[in-house]
Amino acid sequence: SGCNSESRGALVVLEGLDRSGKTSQSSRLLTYLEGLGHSVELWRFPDRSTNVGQMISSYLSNKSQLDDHTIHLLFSANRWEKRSLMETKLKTGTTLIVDRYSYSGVAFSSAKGLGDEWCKAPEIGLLAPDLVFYLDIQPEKAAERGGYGDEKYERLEFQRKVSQCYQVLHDASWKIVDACQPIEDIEKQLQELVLECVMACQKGKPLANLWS
Ligand code: 2DT
Repeated sequence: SGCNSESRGALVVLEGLDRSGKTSQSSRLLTYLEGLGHSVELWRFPDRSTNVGQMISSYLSNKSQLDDHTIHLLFSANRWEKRSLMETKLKTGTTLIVDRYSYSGVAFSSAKGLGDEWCKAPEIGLLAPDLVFYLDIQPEKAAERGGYGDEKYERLEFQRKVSQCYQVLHDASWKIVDACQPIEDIEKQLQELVLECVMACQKGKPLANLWS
């Protein structure tokens, strides 16, 4: 235990509606941990760089149509194809900050009407995050921030449903953060909590699988 070469990195996930600030807070966390000398990488899902990721990207930009179940399984496959690299990184001491993960997978698909349990099933066995920051914002407030693009899910009515679906996913690893605070206040809160988590992982907190 302690700061030795065997200590593992932490799996830290940011979740929330579109325009909740996930992406800017993710990169601030990266800069913060790098500044402290930690080995850390910023990842995001969907990872559009893979073949599966390109199918997802084409779906999101309305260039292709897919059945709801099919796209759900592609999002899941996109996480599975990164699972072993994720595990290697964590076990060799790199902390991963991940912008969206399985909770987006379940929340967005169940918002379309697919069953929760069905949505969770293909996620079973993926690595469980050590910490999930949920950047909490009302859908109306997020919409006021503007900047919704042309992608599939970027409509207020749908974001309302997603928001409701996120609510039933909260578990012990979640920290709910008020996303309407000033950016720097949010940043400070995340910094404190992430540091605790990184320390716990260094001290030997075991890696777990979803959903446990
Ligand atoms: P970005 O705008 O953050 O790239 O997200 N989504 C994401 C799903 O429906 N299922 C998933 O498993 C994931 C990770 C959320 C692109 C959109 O894809 C949605 C928004």
